[in-house]
Amino acid sequence: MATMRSTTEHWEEFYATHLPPSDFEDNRTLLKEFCKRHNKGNTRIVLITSGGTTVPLEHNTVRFVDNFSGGTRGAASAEYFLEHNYAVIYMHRLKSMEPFTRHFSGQTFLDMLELNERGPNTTITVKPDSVDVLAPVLASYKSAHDSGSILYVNFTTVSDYFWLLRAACECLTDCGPRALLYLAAAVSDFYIPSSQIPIHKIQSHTGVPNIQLQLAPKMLAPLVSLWIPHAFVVSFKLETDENILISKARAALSKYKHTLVIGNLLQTRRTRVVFVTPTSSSEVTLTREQILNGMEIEDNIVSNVVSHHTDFIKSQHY
Ligand code: PAZ
Repeated sequence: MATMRSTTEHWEEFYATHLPPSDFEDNRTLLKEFCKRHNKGNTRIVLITSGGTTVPLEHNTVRFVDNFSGGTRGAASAEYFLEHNYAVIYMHRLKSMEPFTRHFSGQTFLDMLELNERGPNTTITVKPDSVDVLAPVLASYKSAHDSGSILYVNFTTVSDYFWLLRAACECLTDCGPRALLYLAAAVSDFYIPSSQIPIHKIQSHTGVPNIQLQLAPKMLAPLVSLWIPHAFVVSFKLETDENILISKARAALSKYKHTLVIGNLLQTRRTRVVFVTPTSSSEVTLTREQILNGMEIEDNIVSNVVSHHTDFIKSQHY
Protein backbone atom coordinates (compact mmCIF):
# COMPACT_ATOMS: atom_id res chain seq x y z
CA MET A 1 0.00 0.00 0.00
CA ALA A 2 1.41 3.40 -0.96
CA THR A 3 2.13 5.77 1.92
CA MET A 4 0.09 8.98 1.74
CA ARG A 5 2.25 12.06 2.42
CA SER A 6 0.47 14.87 4.20
CA THR A 7 0.63 18.19 2.37
CA THR A 8 -0.78 20.10 5.34
CA GLU A 9 1.41 23.06 6.15
CA HIS A 10 2.52 23.80 9.68
CA TRP A 11 0.29 26.91 9.80
CA GLU A 12 -2.77 24.97 8.62
CA GLU A 13 -2.16 22.34 11.25
CA PHE A 14 -2.04 25.09 13.85
CA TYR A 15 -5.52 26.38 12.96
CA ALA A 16 -6.88 22.85 12.75
CA THR A 17 -5.68 21.98 16.25
CA HIS A 18 -6.12 25.23 18.22
CA LEU A 19 -9.43 26.79 19.16
CA PRO A 20 -9.98 30.51 18.57
CA PRO A 21 -10.10 32.76 21.66
CA SER A 22 -13.49 33.19 23.31
CA ASP A 23 -13.92 36.80 22.07
CA PHE A 24 -12.88 35.91 18.52
CA GLU A 25 -16.27 36.28 16.80
CA ASP A 26 -16.88 39.66 18.47
CA ASN A 27 -13.51 40.92 17.31
CA ARG A 28 -14.05 39.57 13.83
CA THR A 29 -17.34 41.46 13.59
CA LEU A 30 -15.63 44.67 14.73
CA LEU A 31 -12.84 44.19 12.20
CA LYS A 32 -15.29 43.53 9.36
CA GLU A 33 -17.34 46.63 10.16
CA PHE A 34 -14.27 48.82 10.51
CA CYS A 35 -12.74 47.68 7.21
CA LYS A 36 -16.06 47.99 5.38
CA ARG A 37 -16.56 51.54 6.69
CA HIS A 38 -13.07 52.65 5.70
CA ASN A 39 -12.76 50.73 2.47
CA LYS A 40 -13.96 53.54 0.31
CA GLY A 41 -12.39 56.47 -1.50
CA ASN A 42 -8.68 56.67 -0.97
CA THR A 43 -8.58 55.85 2.71
CA ARG A 44 -5.54 53.84 3.64
CA ILE A 45 -5.81 51.38 6.48
CA VAL A 46 -2.92 50.20 8.61
CA LEU A 47 -2.96 47.10 10.77
CA ILE A 48 -0.47 47.67 13.59
CA THR A 49 0.45 44.68 15.73
CA SER A 50 2.03 45.65 19.00
CA GLY A 51 3.37 44.13 22.23
CA GLY A 52 4.47 40.62 23.06
CA THR A 53 2.60 37.34 22.94
CA THR A 54 2.54 34.88 25.83
CA VAL A 55 3.00 31.12 25.77
CA PRO A 56 0.82 29.61 28.51
CA LEU A 57 2.17 26.66 30.48
CA GLU A 58 -1.27 25.62 31.71
CA HIS A 59 -4.78 25.88 30.22
CA ASN A 60 -5.98 27.43 33.47
CA THR A 61 -3.06 29.74 33.16
CA VAL A 62 -1.13 30.64 36.26
CA ARG A 63 2.28 30.71 34.57
CA PHE A 64 3.37 31.63 31.09
CA VAL A 65 6.46 32.47 29.04
CA ASP A 66 6.53 36.13 28.09
CA ASN A 67 8.84 38.57 26.36
CA PHE A 68 10.11 42.08 26.98
CA SER A 69 7.98 44.09 24.52
CA GLY A 70 5.77 46.69 26.16
CA GLY A 71 4.23 47.95 22.93
CA THR A 72 5.87 51.38 22.89
CA ARG A 73 6.74 51.20 19.18
CA GLY A 74 3.24 50.19 18.12
CA ALA A 75 1.41 52.69 20.34
CA ALA A 76 3.54 55.64 19.25
CA SER A 77 3.32 54.59 15.59
CA ALA A 78 -0.50 54.45 15.79
CA GLU A 79 -0.59 58.15 16.68
CA TYR A 80 1.70 59.07 13.78
CA PHE A 81 -0.31 57.00 11.29
CA LEU A 82 -3.46 58.83 12.41
CA GLU A 83 -1.65 62.11 11.72
CA HIS A 84 -1.04 60.81 8.19
CA ASN A 85 -4.81 60.20 7.87
CA TYR A 86 -4.65 56.43 8.02
CA ALA A 87 -7.46 54.46 9.59
CA VAL A 88 -5.74 52.37 12.27
CA ILE A 89 -6.43 48.86 13.52
CA TYR A 90 -4.45 48.67 16.73
CA MET A 91 -4.00 44.97 17.48
CA HIS A 92 -2.17 44.87 20.77
CA ARG A 93 -1.33 42.76 23.77
CA LEU A 94 -3.91 43.30 26.48
CA LYS A 95 -2.62 45.80 29.08
CA SER A 96 0.31 46.85 26.92
CA MET A 97 0.95 50.44 25.82
CA GLU A 98 -1.88 52.14 23.94
CA PRO A 99 -1.91 55.30 21.85
CA PHE A 100 -2.75 58.53 23.76
CA THR A 101 -2.84 57.01 27.26
CA ARG A 102 0.82 56.06 26.83
CA HIS A 103 1.71 59.69 27.60
CA PHE A 104 0.42 59.38 31.14
CA SER A 105 1.95 56.32 32.70
CA GLY A 106 1.95 55.62 36.42
CA GLN A 107 0.78 58.51 38.58
CA THR A 108 1.41 61.25 36.01
CA PHE A 109 -2.22 61.67 34.99
CA LEU A 110 -3.47 61.96 38.58
CA ASP A 111 -0.71 64.47 39.30
CA MET A 112 -2.14 66.73 36.60
CA LEU A 113 -5.47 67.05 38.36
CA GLU A 114 -6.65 69.32 41.12
CA LEU A 115 -9.41 68.30 43.52
CA ASN A 116 -11.60 71.20 44.62
CA GLU A 117 -13.63 69.86 47.55
CA ARG A 118 -16.69 71.95 48.21
CA GLY A 119 -19.15 69.51 49.73
CA PRO A 120 -21.61 68.21 47.13
CA ASN A 121 -20.16 70.58 44.52
CA THR A 122 -16.74 68.96 44.41
CA THR A 123 -15.03 69.53 41.06
CA ILE A 124 -11.87 68.28 39.41
CA THR A 125 -9.80 70.57 37.21
CA VAL A 126 -6.57 70.23 35.27
CA LYS A 127 -3.72 72.11 36.90
CA PRO A 128 -2.86 75.20 34.81
CA ASP A 129 0.71 74.04 34.16
CA SER A 130 -0.54 70.65 32.86
CA VAL A 131 -2.97 72.04 30.27
CA ASP A 132 -0.27 72.42 27.61
CA VAL A 133 0.69 68.76 28.07
CA LEU A 134 -2.81 67.32 28.21
CA ALA A 135 -4.60 69.46 25.61
CA PRO A 136 -2.80 68.27 22.42
CA VAL A 137 -3.06 64.60 23.43
CA LEU A 138 -6.73 64.98 24.33
CA ALA A 139 -7.42 66.78 21.04
CA SER A 140 -5.79 63.98 18.98
CA TYR A 141 -7.57 61.33 21.03
CA LYS A 142 -10.98 62.95 20.58
CA SER A 143 -10.42 63.51 16.88
CA ALA A 144 -9.47 59.84 16.32
CA HIS A 145 -12.35 58.54 18.41
CA ASP A 146 -15.03 60.91 17.16
CA SER A 147 -14.15 60.10 13.54
CA GLY A 148 -13.98 56.35 14.25
CA SER A 149 -10.46 56.23 12.81
CA ILE A 150 -9.05 53.75 15.30
CA LEU A 151 -10.13 50.26 16.31
CA TYR A 152 -8.58 48.47 19.27
CA VAL A 153 -8.46 44.68 19.36
CA ASN A 154 -6.31 42.75 21.78
CA PHE A 155 -4.59 39.42 22.25
CA THR A 156 -2.68 37.75 25.04
CA THR A 157 -1.37 34.37 23.91
CA VAL A 158 0.46 33.54 20.72
CA SER A 159 -2.55 31.48 19.71
CA ASP A 160 -4.94 34.46 20.17
CA TYR A 161 -2.51 36.50 18.10
CA PHE A 162 -2.48 34.03 15.19
CA TRP A 163 -6.27 33.81 15.09
CA LEU A 164 -6.72 37.57 15.18
CA LEU A 165 -3.99 38.20 12.62
CA ARG A 166 -5.59 35.96 10.02
CA ALA A 167 -9.04 37.43 10.65
CA ALA A 168 -7.72 41.00 10.31
CA CYS A 169 -5.98 40.11 7.04
CA GLU A 170 -9.12 38.51 5.64
CA CYS A 171 -11.12 41.64 6.49
CA LEU A 172 -8.50 43.93 4.93
CA THR A 173 -8.01 42.02 1.73
CA ASP A 174 -10.58 44.06 -0.24
CA CYS A 175 -8.54 47.22 0.43
CA GLY A 176 -5.90 46.00 -2.03
CA PRO A 177 -2.64 47.99 -1.91
CA ARG A 178 -4.20 50.64 0.35
CA ALA A 179 -3.84 48.14 3.19
CA LEU A 180 -0.61 48.39 5.12
CA LEU A 181 0.53 45.76 7.59
CA TYR A 182 2.94 47.08 10.19
CA LEU A 183 3.91 43.99 12.16
CA ALA A 184 5.72 45.36 15.21
CA ALA A 185 4.50 42.80 17.76
CA ALA A 186 7.10 40.53 19.31
CA VAL A 187 5.60 37.15 18.46
CA SER A 188 6.98 34.08 20.14
CA ASP A 189 9.03 31.81 17.90
CA PHE A 190 8.25 28.93 20.26
CA TYR A 191 5.05 27.63 21.78
CA ILE A 192 3.51 24.58 23.39
CA PRO A 193 0.76 23.00 21.29
CA SER A 194 -2.60 23.07 23.03
CA SER A 195 -2.78 19.27 23.25
CA GLN A 196 0.43 19.22 25.31
CA ILE A 197 -0.51 21.82 27.90
CA PRO A 198 -1.81 20.52 31.25
CA ILE A 199 -5.26 21.69 32.28
CA HIS A 200 -4.36 22.64 35.83
CA LYS A 201 -1.57 24.50 37.57
CA ILE A 202 1.73 22.62 37.42
CA GLN A 203 2.52 21.25 40.89
CA SER A 204 5.97 21.49 42.41
CA HIS A 205 5.64 18.30 44.49
CA THR A 206 5.79 16.23 41.29
CA GLY A 207 9.33 17.47 40.68
CA VAL A 208 10.97 19.51 37.93
CA PRO A 209 8.48 20.06 35.09
CA ASN A 210 9.40 18.76 31.69
CA ILE A 211 8.44 21.67 29.44
CA GLN A 212 9.04 21.15 25.76
CA LEU A 213 8.65 24.23 23.57
CA GLN A 214 8.16 23.67 19.85
CA LEU A 215 8.70 25.91 16.86
CA ALA A 216 5.71 28.15 16.21
CA PRO A 217 4.46 28.33 12.62
CA LYS A 218 5.69 31.32 10.59
CA MET A 219 2.47 33.06 9.65
CA LEU A 220 4.18 35.59 7.40
CA ALA A 221 4.33 32.92 4.70
CA PRO A 222 0.55 32.36 4.23
CA LEU A 223 -0.13 36.00 5.11
CA VAL A 224 1.86 37.32 2.14
CA SER A 225 1.06 34.62 -0.37
CA LEU A 226 -2.56 33.77 0.50
CA TRP A 227 -4.39 35.92 3.01
CA ILE A 228 -3.61 39.41 1.80
CA PRO A 229 -1.45 39.23 -1.33
CA HIS A 230 -2.01 42.83 -2.52
CA ALA A 231 -1.15 44.65 0.71
CA PHE A 232 2.04 46.49 1.57
CA VAL A 233 3.61 44.34 4.28
CA VAL A 234 6.23 45.66 6.70
CA SER A 235 7.65 43.27 9.26
CA PHE A 236 10.01 44.12 12.10
CA LYS A 237 13.06 42.07 12.98
CA LEU A 238 14.57 42.29 16.42
CA GLU A 239 18.07 41.04 17.16
CA THR A 240 20.61 41.56 19.89
CA ASP A 241 23.67 40.92 17.69
CA GLU A 242 24.42 43.70 15.18
CA ASN A 243 26.37 41.26 13.00
CA ILE A 244 23.33 39.26 11.98
CA LEU A 245 20.66 41.97 11.79
CA ILE A 246 20.82 42.81 8.08
CA SER A 247 21.37 39.23 6.94
CA LYS A 248 18.38 38.05 8.97
CA ALA A 249 16.22 40.85 7.55
CA ARG A 250 17.31 39.95 4.00
CA ALA A 251 16.63 36.28 4.66
CA ALA A 252 13.08 37.14 5.79
CA LEU A 253 12.49 39.19 2.63
CA SER A 254 13.70 36.43 0.37
CA LYS A 255 11.76 33.75 2.24
CA TYR A 256 8.42 35.51 2.60
CA LYS A 257 8.60 37.81 -0.47
CA HIS A 258 7.15 40.84 1.27
CA THR A 259 8.14 44.44 0.81
CA LEU A 260 10.09 45.83 3.71
CA VAL A 261 11.76 44.68 6.89
CA ILE A 262 12.61 47.17 9.61
CA GLY A 263 15.51 45.84 11.63
CA ASN A 264 16.33 46.97 15.14
CA LEU A 265 18.56 45.96 18.00
CA LEU A 266 17.17 45.50 21.48
CA GLN A 267 19.79 47.82 22.93
CA THR A 268 19.33 50.77 20.52
CA ARG A 269 15.77 50.36 19.25
CA ARG A 270 14.61 53.78 20.49
CA THR A 271 17.21 55.68 18.45
CA ARG A 272 18.11 53.56 15.43
CA VAL A 273 16.39 51.23 12.97
CA VAL A 274 17.38 49.97 9.52
CA PHE A 275 14.99 49.85 6.57
CA VAL A 276 15.87 46.78 4.52
CA THR A 277 14.38 46.09 1.09
CA PRO A 278 15.52 43.39 -1.35
CA THR A 279 17.83 45.94 -2.98
CA SER A 280 18.76 48.49 -0.32
CA SER A 281 19.28 49.23 3.34
CA SER A 282 19.13 52.63 4.99
CA GLU A 283 19.22 53.79 8.57
CA VAL A 284 16.67 55.94 10.37
CA THR A 285 18.22 57.45 13.49
CA LEU A 286 17.58 60.13 16.06
CA THR A 287 20.30 62.64 16.86
CA ARG A 288 21.14 63.54 20.47
CA GLU A 289 19.50 66.89 19.96
CA GLN A 290 16.30 65.33 18.65
CA ILE A 291 16.19 63.03 21.66
CA LEU A 292 16.64 66.00 24.01
CA ASN A 293 13.81 67.78 22.19
CA GLY A 294 11.52 64.84 22.95
CA MET A 295 11.32 63.58 19.38
CA GLU A 296 10.35 59.93 18.91
CA ILE A 297 11.91 57.67 16.29
CA GLU A 298 8.44 56.39 15.37
CA ASP A 299 7.71 59.82 13.86
CA ASN A 300 10.50 59.23 11.32
CA ILE A 301 9.78 55.53 10.89
CA VAL A 302 6.13 56.19 10.06
CA SER A 303 6.92 59.06 7.63
CA ASN A 304 9.32 56.77 5.80
CA VAL A 305 6.90 53.85 5.75
CA VAL A 306 4.13 56.11 4.45
CA SER A 307 6.34 57.27 1.61
CA HIS A 308 7.28 53.65 0.74
CA HIS A 309 3.56 52.82 0.85
CA THR A 310 2.76 55.71 -1.51
CA ASP A 311 5.32 54.42 -4.01
CA PHE A 312 3.93 50.92 -3.63
CA ILE A 313 0.35 52.05 -4.35
CA LYS A 314 1.52 53.98 -7.42
CA SER A 315 3.38 50.92 -8.69
CA GLN A 316 0.33 48.65 -8.44
CA HIS A 317 -2.13 48.74 -11.29
CA TYR A 318 -4.90 47.44 -9.17
O1 PAZ B 1 7.52 47.12 22.30
P1 PAZ B 1 8.80 47.88 22.21
O2 PAZ B 1 8.59 49.28 21.69
O3 PAZ B 1 9.58 47.86 23.49
O4 PAZ B 1 9.73 47.11 21.17
C1 PAZ B 1 9.43 47.12 19.79
C2 PAZ B 1 9.98 45.86 19.11
C3 PAZ B 1 11.48 45.77 19.36
C4 PAZ B 1 9.29 44.63 19.68
C5 PAZ B 1 9.72 45.96 17.58
O5 PAZ B 1 10.38 47.04 17.06
C6 PAZ B 1 10.14 44.69 16.87
O6 PAZ B 1 11.26 44.55 16.48
N1 PAZ B 1 9.22 43.74 16.67
C7 PAZ B 1 9.52 42.45 16.04
C8 PAZ B 1 10.18 41.54 17.01
C9 PAZ B 1 10.60 40.21 16.37
O7 PAZ B 1 11.67 40.11 15.76
O8 PAZ B 1 9.81 39.28 16.48
